[in-house]
Formats: sequence, structure tokens, C-alpha cells
Amino acid sequence: KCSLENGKLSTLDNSVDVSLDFWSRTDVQTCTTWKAPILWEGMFDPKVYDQNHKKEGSSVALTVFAVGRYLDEYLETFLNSSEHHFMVGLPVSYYVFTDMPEKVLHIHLGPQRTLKMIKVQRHSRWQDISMMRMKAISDVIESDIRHHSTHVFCFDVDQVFTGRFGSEALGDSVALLHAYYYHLPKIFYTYDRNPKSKAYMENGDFYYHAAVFGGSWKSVKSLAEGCYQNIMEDKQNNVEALWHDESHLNKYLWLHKPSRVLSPEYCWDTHIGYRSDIQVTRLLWAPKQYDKLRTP
Ligand code: 2GW
Ligand code: MN
Repeated sequence: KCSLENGKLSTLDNSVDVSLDFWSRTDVQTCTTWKAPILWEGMFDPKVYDQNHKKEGSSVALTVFAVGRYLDEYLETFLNSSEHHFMVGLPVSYYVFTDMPEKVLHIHLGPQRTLKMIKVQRHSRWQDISMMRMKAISDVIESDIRHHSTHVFCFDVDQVFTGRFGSEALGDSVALLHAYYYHLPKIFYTYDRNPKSKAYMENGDFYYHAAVFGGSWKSVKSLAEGCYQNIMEDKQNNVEALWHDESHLNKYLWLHKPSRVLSPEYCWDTHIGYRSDIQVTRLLWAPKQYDKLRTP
């Protein structure tokens, strides 16, 4: 359990966590063994978080990749839904990575919200499109984000916001519990089990989903750099981790524990069906037509 020290709540991101109530949810794990909160609906007062983050001057960069067919298929829906639900009330800068930056988008940005398109190469293998995001993220944090935003969140584009994804999710290092694994015993986690890969691991804490991760610009930069280095080392050794960047992310987060963990309410797939512990859905997996999108 997370602790009360001197009558005061102690978490790893404690200055903003005054309203966190770990005992309001008894049906789920609300705290990690290293005392990071696991955020579930009902544990926090959104207004208190928004107030505190405004007072602290928090601002958020969001990175998202839309390369090839993923641009037409997902980007506008993702961004328009994020305008309604993602960090509303805080300054938000979108960084859209695409091979077609000239494409005109139909997005209505709210006040204090800006968007930059950044051109990236279109890798021929989809595994590379996904893995090379780590390099682009660390580069843009260094060149731009660190001068403008306190925090960064990195998202897959094939998703839609359907509920508040707010400042309660901000912390030094933030990871998401994968909707398909959070309730399963660890033996089912699909970590990379090939000792030749840098992503190799036997045991871990959770199975994290690479569709959402974030934190302070500094720790996201370290994470992206760390994962990228291991991805490149694997390439030199002619190995590829089982779930690509997600395997490397899981390895990194095992060695560098996140200070905040998001419940699968922050990235749910309706195909899973009803679960009593999922009290709200904030971000949903978009329907995917693998045949259409994964053939050249
Ligand atoms: C990806 C797979 C097959 C064909 C195309 C692509 C593709 C991905 C693409 O053509 N263009 C593109 O922009 N992407 C970006 O990579 C896009 O942002 C997308 O959301 C992201 C990850 O690919 P996705 O969403 O198809 O893969 P998932 O949903 O199976 O993702 C999980 O596993 C991945 C690694 O295999 C990543 O770790 C991802 O973060 C995980 O959610
Ligand atoms: Mn995805």
C-alpha cells in the first residue's frame, strides 16, 4: 500500500497528489510495490489536479506518428477527440510525425493548443516505422519540446479519446497497464524471452502497453534514448524483439520503475467486453483492418 508519512500522503510525484485516495477502490491494485500510484477512476479529484498543475505551470507535448495509410485512416479522429479530452485546460503542443507533412488537416484547435507537423522517412518494414519512433521522439524533445513543455505523452495514432485523459496522468515517468494483461498472472506476459535480444527479461512488474507512455521531458527523453540504443544494438546482432519497441519499453520500465501507472481505463479495447473494474473508458482502441493496413 502507498503510505501516509507524518499524516501526509507520500507518493513519488507527491506535490500534486494531495487528493489521491488509495482506499476508494478496493477491487483493484492502486499502488505498486515501489509506491507509485496506479490511477483508477474514483481515486482522485480532477479539479484539484487541474488546479495544482495550472499553479505549477505544467504544459504538455503530445507526440503521434501517422505514416502512410495511418494518416488518412486515424489521424483526424485521434486529434479531434484529443481536443475534447486530452489535458483540457493546460497548454498542449501536438507533434505529428508523418511522411506527408503537406497534408491539410481538419482539426479545430482550442486556445493554448498548437500543432507542428514533422517530416519523417517512411520505413518499408512496419516494425521499423514503430521502432524508429523512439529516435524521433528523443530528437524532438532535445531540439524543441524541452524548451516549451514540462511533460510529454507519446501515443499510437489508432485510438480515440472518449473520456477525460487529464492532468492526473502527469508525473515524472508514466506507464500504462496493457488492457489484455493487467488481470493475468505474470507467466502470460509476452516479454521478449530471447537471451540474444537486449529486450530479454524473465520477470517483470507488469506488462506495459507501448501505445501510451509519458512523463517529464527529461525522463521521456532518457526512455526513448535507452530503448533506441537497445533497438539498434539488436539490429547489429540481427535480432528483433518479440513485440518490437514494446518489448524494449517493458525492459526499460523494469529497470527504471515508473513513478505513476495508468489503469487500462486509459487505453481500453471494447472487444474485451464488460469488466466490472473498468468504470470509465478514456481512450479506446480504434477498429483495425489488419489486412488492409499491413499489406504494401
Ligand atoms: C504498423 C503496423 C503495420 C502496418 C503499418 C504500421 C504503421 C504504424 C504505419 O503504417 N504507420 C504508422 O504511422 N504507424 C505508427 O506506429 C502509428 O502511430 C501506430 O499507431 C504505431 C504502432 O503501430 P500499430 O498501432 O499498428 O501497432 P499496434 O497497435 O499493434 O501496437 C503495439 O505494438 C507496436 C509494436 O509492434 C508498438 O509497440 C505499439 O506502440 C503498440 O501499441
Ligand atoms: Mn496501435
